[in-house]
Amino acid sequence: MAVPATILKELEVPYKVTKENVEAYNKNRFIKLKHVLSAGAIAVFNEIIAAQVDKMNTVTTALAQRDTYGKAFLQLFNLWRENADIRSLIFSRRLGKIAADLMQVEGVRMYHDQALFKEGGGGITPWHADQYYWPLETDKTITAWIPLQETPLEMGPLEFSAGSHQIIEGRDLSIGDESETFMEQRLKVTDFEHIIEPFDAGEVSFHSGWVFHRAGANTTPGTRRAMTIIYMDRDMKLIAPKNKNQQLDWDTWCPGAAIGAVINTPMNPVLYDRNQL
Ligand SMILES: O=C(O)CCC(=O)C(=O)O
Repeated sequence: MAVPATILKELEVPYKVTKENVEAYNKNRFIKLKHVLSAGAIAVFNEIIAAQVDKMNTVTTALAQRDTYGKAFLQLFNLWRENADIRSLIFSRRLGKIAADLMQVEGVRMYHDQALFKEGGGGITPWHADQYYWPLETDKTITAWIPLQETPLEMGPLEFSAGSHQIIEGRDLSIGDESETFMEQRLKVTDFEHIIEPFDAGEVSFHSGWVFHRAGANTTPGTRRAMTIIYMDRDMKLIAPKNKNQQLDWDTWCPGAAIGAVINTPMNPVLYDRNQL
């Protein structure tokens, strides 16, 4: 199935990010925006991305036999390099401009994309902050989490601890049982609100690298399909890795980038730039 021209056109139309949206994002370091994509666009990309995930997935182990991370989702990376239709979503001006507007930067580039499919009966996504994995100089990073269907609470939509980017403890934890237990306790003794809400079809959340987030289990028989795009500031520089996961990320998502230099490799194209039409 090719993406219809009407939908390609929609992806070029700017979304109005308001001053209030930017303020809310700055305060909470996440925001959920409705009507970012049309129901038609969601239906088309749901089908295309699900077919691509089927093609790329190599996991055959039964859910019950996997660890917590493995039960959370099937995780497939950089679909933009595999499929031109998916590339049109990932490179869309509409999404890229929202990321740049929220971060108040001139432009954004690709860190990597990933499909995160929480299978029917799949487990929780433990509390974590993404930037633990990233050898990046600043926190001008944003993930667009794009559910590919309406996502009720029973399917495990993304949850956020609003404003929790201020917490330093727990930033050194990878995703797993320890991060879930530790952060659950740590966040309980703060005033940061735990936001657990369903997503409409076409609603998209945007979260920054240090805000803590998780997702509940998928208690339905169907798969919770989500596509994500990790954007970074167009001028983001690489730093020396602080842990082995950051070294792995450097080797995998920006090979050839040099410490102290802007991450301008073929794997990290600019996705939106205010100075280019
Ligand atoms: O989809 C999920 O369950 C988790 C997503 C997530 O943690 C992320 O996109 O940063």
